[in-house]
Amino acid sequence: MVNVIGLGYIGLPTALMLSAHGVEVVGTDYNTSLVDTLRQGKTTFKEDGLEELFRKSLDAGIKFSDKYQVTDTYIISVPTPYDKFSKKVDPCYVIAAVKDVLKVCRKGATIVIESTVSPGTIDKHIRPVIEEAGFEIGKDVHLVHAPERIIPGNMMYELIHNNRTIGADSKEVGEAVKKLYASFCQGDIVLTDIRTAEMTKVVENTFRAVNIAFANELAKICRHDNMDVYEIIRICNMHPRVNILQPGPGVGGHCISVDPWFLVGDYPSLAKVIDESMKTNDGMPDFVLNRIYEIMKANGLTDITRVGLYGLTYKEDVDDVRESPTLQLLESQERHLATGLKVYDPLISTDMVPNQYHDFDSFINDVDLVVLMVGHSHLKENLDRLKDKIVLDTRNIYHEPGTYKL
Ligand code: SAJ
Repeated sequence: MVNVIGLGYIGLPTALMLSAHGVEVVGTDYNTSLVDTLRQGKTTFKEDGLEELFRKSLDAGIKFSDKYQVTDTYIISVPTPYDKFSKKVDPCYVIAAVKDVLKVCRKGATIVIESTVSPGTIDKHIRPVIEEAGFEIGKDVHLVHAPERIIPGNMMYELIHNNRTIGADSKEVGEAVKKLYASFCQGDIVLTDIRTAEMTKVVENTFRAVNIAFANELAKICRHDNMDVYEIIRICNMHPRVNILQPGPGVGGHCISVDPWFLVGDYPSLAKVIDESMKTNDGMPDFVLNRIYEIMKANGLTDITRVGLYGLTYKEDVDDVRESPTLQLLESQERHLATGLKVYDPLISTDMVPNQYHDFDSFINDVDLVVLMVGHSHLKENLDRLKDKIVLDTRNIYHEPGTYKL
């Protein structure tokens, strides 16, 4: 039996995948209302294919609990909160979960940490916790790091098809955990040591962050001299060894906008390109705000409350708002003391920010300038509703003449 601890964006789909592929699973979360919701047969977030997988695993007998189970394998996928001022990740939840596992686990149990951690965290924080509790690592408990790599929006496909990395102290333990993941994962599963596994995960996200920063910097250069950045990227990408990503209103989510800071924090005098890239990405919401002011001025608009931001999530077709460019822009707007921007997102039904609409028609009627912050499918199906509006398109999805771009 496997006890998956932390039933959020990663833990829940992983628990369901294992269960749907014949592994006996109990999913545990401290959040009792989340556990109640799952027990009532309801999923807790939206993702293509999640509902169907949930049904399959219910049929297969998955259980949910707010208690840790006595078992021989634990997969920990709890959040790793991040302090945006110190740029440091706080492993407190991972540490707490490990401590709680140690209270109940069988001798010889394996603890698999899936949560993304700053490289070195397992040596610095997790091993001492286990040893202080009187356990010998490699004998009483085994430690493994198997960082997740799935992308929100395509999680179900990527859980099955992505390659995975498993870091373990011994080949034998690594092989046992590999076998567990191979119950559903059809990709290659690479075995390595824990430190390498920690580092590869963060490096992958850093690679993407730096590449997005390059695209964002190109957007700024092209804006400066009125060139079409999208056409330039399109043509460059026809070269066999060039593959530039897309500029955007900023980088959000709990991964690409966070993980590279771990390297900057730990290697400040070495991680120069990474540091600059992160600053470039973090500066994009301000860049968009300045574009808004420029466009208002060019069109004789003086009332900021007639400007609306479409999209509150960090990217298209997900309901996750963590570190979202729209939230960053709203914060930046507060610093400029020019509050009043209207906001609408079809995937966010709770009230999260001031001046938030829950009805697309009212939102569109109440604004003159629409800023496309997120390219949800809903927007792509309703582009005709923008026809009488001034539009700033930060995602390159609206191609009517006169549309403003980044
Ligand atoms: N973005 C751009 N331009 C692009 C691509 C993305 O501006 O060309 C923006 C998005 O709009 C979003 C942010 O970057 O705001 C991040 O989105 P994303 O789709 O690039 O990535 P995430 O954060 O959803 O998921 C990433 C993935 N990492 C990599 O692709 C290397 C995923 O595989 C990881 O599992 C995930 O981080 C994670 O949990 O670490």
